[in-house]
Amino acid sequence: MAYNNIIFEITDQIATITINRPKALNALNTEVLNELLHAVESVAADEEIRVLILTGSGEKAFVAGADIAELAELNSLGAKFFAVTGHKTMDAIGSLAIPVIAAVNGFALGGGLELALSCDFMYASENAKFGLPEITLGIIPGFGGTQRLSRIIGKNRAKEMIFTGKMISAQEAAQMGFVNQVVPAETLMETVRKTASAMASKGKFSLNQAKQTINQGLDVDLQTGCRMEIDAFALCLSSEDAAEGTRAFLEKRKPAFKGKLKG
Ligand code: CO8
Repeated sequence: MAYNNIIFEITDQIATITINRPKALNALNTEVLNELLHAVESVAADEEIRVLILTGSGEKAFVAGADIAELAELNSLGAKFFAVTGHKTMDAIGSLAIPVIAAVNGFALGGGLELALSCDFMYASENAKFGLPEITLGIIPGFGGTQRLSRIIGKNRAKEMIFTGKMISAQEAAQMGFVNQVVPAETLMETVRKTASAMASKGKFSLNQAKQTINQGLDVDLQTGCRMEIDAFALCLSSEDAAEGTRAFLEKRKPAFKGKLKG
């Protein structure tokens, strides 16, 4: 598929998808969402890729939301279809087997924040701004914001952000716990890539099991989550990567993890 609205690159087993509609501050219309879903599915199908980075082009915006011009034309069924398309894309990102980092380089508003929330974690530039301003348009978040944000920062803080539609700074977002690190804009990608490389050097299977156990464990009670951890731990320990990791430690060398997810 030829992409008109995203840039898809792979370097050193790290894929980067850049939303590239700077004239509309990278707003998500149906075409962008479909291209994004296609690229994410390509990442899922490629065993060589170990980490995905999502970012926005230009210096101003990560993604300034769903495309308001497209939203304004939708009837009720069209709105449902658009919301389903967005959820499908966010779910595909959230359920990727590998770690996904959002490099938030500017405005992450509405659907843009929802996109970043579907990633495993976010790093942000100092100039980044976050918000779910849908209420100011007479609507509500429709790409998972009511659910994902409240699960991360708690329902009362999420309600305040959603009910007021206010924008907050990257520092405030970090204090609330949904941004992991805030760095100067010019060092954002370098910092994100450093973390991505650190993860890419780890075992793909153990990373995947850690991600799945954390994500699925949050949806169940503690005892069930701990039983899931026991099973995942046992699976990891019997993997090719665990044999390499433990052997490398005993031989006082760096491990070379080559294990695959699909055997
Ligand atoms: N959609 C479409 N175009 C946009 C969007 C957007 N979300 N955001 C910015 N643009 C366009 C502007 O219209 C403008 O275009 P033009 O130059 O042709 O007039 C261009 O980008 C630059 O924007 P501004 O001139 O407004 O730039 P400023 O620096 O003055 O302001 C802001 C930057 C504060 C980010 C401002 O652009 C803004 O408030 N944008 C809208 C933010 C917003 O409300 N986002 C939420 C959208 S709703 C949503 O995301 C719902 C998700 C769930 C959907 C569920 C489906 C049913």
